[in-house]
Amino acid sequence: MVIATCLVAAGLVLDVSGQTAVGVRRIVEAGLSAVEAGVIAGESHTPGSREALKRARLADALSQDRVGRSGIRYASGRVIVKFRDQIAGGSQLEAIRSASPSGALAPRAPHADFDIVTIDPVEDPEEVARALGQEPAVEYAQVVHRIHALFVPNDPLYASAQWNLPMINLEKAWDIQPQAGSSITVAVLDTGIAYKNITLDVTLKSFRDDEGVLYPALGPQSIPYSAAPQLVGSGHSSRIVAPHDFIWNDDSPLDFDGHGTHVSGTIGQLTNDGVGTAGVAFNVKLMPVKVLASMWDVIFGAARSEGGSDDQIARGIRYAADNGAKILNMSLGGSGPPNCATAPNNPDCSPVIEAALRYAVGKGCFVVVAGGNEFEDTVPPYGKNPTSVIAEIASRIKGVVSVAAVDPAKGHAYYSSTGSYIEIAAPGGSQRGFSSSGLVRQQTFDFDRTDTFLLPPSQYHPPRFDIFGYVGYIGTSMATPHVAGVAAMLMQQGVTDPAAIEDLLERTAVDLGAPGRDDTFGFGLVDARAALRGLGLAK
Ligand SMILES: [Ca+2]
Ligand SMILES: [Ca+2]
Repeated sequence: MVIATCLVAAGLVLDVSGQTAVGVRRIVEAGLSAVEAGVIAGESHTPGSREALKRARLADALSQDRVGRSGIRYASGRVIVKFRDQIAGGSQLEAIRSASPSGALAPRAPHADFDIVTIDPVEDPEEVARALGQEPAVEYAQVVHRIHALFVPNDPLYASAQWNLPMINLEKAWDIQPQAGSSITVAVLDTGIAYKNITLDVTLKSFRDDEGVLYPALGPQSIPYSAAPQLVGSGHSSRIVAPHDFIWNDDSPLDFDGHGTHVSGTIGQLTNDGVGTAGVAFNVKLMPVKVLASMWDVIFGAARSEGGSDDQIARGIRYAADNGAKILNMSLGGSGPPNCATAPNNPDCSPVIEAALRYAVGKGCFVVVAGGNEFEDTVPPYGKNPTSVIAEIASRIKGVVSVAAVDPAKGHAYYSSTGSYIEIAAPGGSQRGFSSSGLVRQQTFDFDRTDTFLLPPSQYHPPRFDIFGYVGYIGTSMATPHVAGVAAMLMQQGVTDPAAIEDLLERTAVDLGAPGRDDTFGFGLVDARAALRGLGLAK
């Protein structure tokens, strides 16, 4: 593939797992403050639009993943394995040898309790994982799935009406707790956050799009990059704690997409400052944990595909739990079988993420997971409205909650996956029947300035990440951070047990749809005021 083979330049390094070729970048810790564009006039980005389809095809064209028998994407050249405790190194190697002639044990990565077995890229990882999983020395083995942010990009708009925050009864909750989570750290496992002013020196190599059209090499570039002013504005840099990047393997989890910055805005956008949009728990500390690669991370040479992989996400969860995060927001997911609880060896299940989630809850973390955007999608062989694998895991753990999306009329958002694993609902937005007023708006990059790979090659130019506006997205990605923010306020109020937070949120949710818990809304719409009042706090 173009992206990997163009990385022979000096400075190419391999990450600790020996698998991912990491591109070269230099971060100059000096840069200008952002330009706030306010109203962004832009082309439509609606689902199914020419731009959205182009983006999806380009992501596929640049991807070096394999497509498994079920149609699910996963990484070539490696599988994840968890050996049983007290299995000696020699027995581990014997098990690997019997599963794969080329298999080799990679050095253990930081923040992992599992290992990576590298295999020849021509070998079938599904076969190797299945064979390894049958070895007595092995607790589980799995392929490395591709996991995506769960948003549907949409028309950008200025923030005139954030229907989503009053809907969950936030104003009363802020009366109860004006400090809004100031002692709580929320880890955002996502595409990174626009959290500092820097200059980014990278080399832009050529690539080919889905139609084979060549995009020219732009050579070495200095790209401006700024903190989102409504997230980290002047005087607020101390709210960012323990940032880490599992795509570039360094401590600068810069968002090159906009998704992580948007999600973080819903959790904790600076509020009551007379500017822009508000966030739920606007005083929380934020821990950016980058586990999802954007298109630019692929073009810059740090990732083989857009999105994240099970091992990176599992390590990100453990990292957040080990570094003081109390709430983990995971606006991401992937599709798979409905029965991972009873058949965890299905190659499309993810025992490595389940183990990491159980570890995080054991360390006192409350975790919020997107319920999935696949209600109208068909993923063979799992059919229409396939199960969201990580959300299904959430439903089996007290202290991890899966979140469906509602539209501005508290109806089922058309994309929001349904199933027995849905636990609670929150505003995810919809443009169907609501036009652009139904979107969830937060400050993030002006995508006309960042997504230049969507232009024809003759107009392709370096991106700039220093111009921000109030942009509308929809998805269960957007619903999830509402619940993370309310959970942060509960934890600030003294409810420290993750299982107790889940109970409280579900018990005080406003029932929607069929009476009682149902597969569309779970226990209902999260209600910030009722959850805080559930503690006996009147207001
Ligand atoms: Ca749960
Ligand atoms: Ca109901």
